[in-house]
Amino acid sequence: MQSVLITGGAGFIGQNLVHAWRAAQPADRLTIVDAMTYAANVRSLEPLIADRSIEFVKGDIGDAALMQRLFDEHKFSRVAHLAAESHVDRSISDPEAFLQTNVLGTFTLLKTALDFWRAAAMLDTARFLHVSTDEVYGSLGPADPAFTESSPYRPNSPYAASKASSDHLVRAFVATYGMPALITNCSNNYGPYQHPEKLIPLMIIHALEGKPLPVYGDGSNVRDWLHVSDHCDALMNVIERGRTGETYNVGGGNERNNRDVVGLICDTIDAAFASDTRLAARFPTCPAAAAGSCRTLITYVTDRPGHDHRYAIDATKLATELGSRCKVDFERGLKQTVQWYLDHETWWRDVTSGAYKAWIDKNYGFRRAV
Ligand code: NAD
Ligand code: TDX
Repeated sequence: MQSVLITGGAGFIGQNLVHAWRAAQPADRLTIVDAMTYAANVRSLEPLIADRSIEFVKGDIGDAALMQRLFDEHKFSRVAHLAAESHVDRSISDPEAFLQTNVLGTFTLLKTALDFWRAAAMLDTARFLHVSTDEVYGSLGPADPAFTESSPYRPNSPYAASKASSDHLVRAFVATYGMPALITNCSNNYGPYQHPEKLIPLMIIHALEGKPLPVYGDGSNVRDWLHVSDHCDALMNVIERGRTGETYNVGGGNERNNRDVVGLICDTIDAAFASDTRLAARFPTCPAAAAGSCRTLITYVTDRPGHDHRYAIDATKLATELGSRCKVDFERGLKQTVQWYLDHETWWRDVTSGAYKAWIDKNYGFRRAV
């Protein structure tokens, strides 16, 4: 039995990880800390909060006093650190929050964990997993080999630079203080509970509403798509079985350019409307409601500044050392994801309207601090 802290547990990957961890290790005590930014949503966790199988704390990882009180109270032996500002476009228009949370917040959390584990003589048994991104490695050309764990760091966006900084802090804590930390660098996740600012949910929701599908530049940029369930399996494996001080790349083995991904989303929605005639009444402005194609909505728009051309992950180390391999085929995962958004219209309407955040700030009786 472990006492586990999951930071950012109300975010996209965090929510999926909380459910996966609960299912895999039901005896563990899970505490979630999340600042409940615009990106957070705790609805899927409410049943777990209600039956006390997790504890939820609304709070900022940069709040040193709160972090210390949480460690003193719960004596965490595992930390899965996911809390972050995560959207590249927001980091371009407003980078400051990225430095606050991703760099300074990570530093505060690392220092609190180190001080607590030292004092409690837990440095040999505790583990801190820092969840990071392939964007720290920069951009690949079409024929370049995929990123390995020893690829040089070449971040291009303020987001990537802030994650690179936090990776370096983790590495320095390992080398200097003997911090029992591990780092994962993964590719683009997709699946349930992803905020509609990210490519796949944005395109699904815009297509359903008959809005333009804004593809940046010429749509030739390539991402490697990793289903969030495969990512969560890898994270749980790395935190228990990985070697401290090591980095593990996590990839989906699904390189696609954005044009193809958006086209596939359109085709998947068209097919869903063709097989379920009730969808036309729910989404009358979707072209598929009148037997048209969502592809007619595709619109090429001004490119993202500093847009990385291609990410690709070599996940050999994870597979050979820890036996983690991705299971979800991209076409199948995308179809399930489209279906999830069709089945969870209230969830994404709340998120897109901002009503959820207003409601949670006003009404929800979470503990604000311990
Ligand atoms: P997300 O934006 O959906 O969720 C982030 C969560 O962190 C939110 O719930 C937010 O409220 C919380 N948070 C933000 N600032 C905080 C603070 N100061 N204190 C406490 N909580 C705070 O992000 P995600 O997509 O779930 O990503 C999770 C992690 O995985 C991030 O560290 C991100 O960099 C990394 N990552 C994500 C992807 C991806 O494709 N989504 C890929 C690679 C790495
Ligand atoms: O409207 C859009 N149109 C478009 O063409 C959006 C939102 C994105 N794009 C393009 C930009 C990227 O090439 O789609 C690709 C994916 O974009 P995002 O979903 O914004 O993801 P990305 O910038 O690749 O970063 C994601 O993966 C790495 C996550 O947001 C990061 O948190 C993670 O670290």
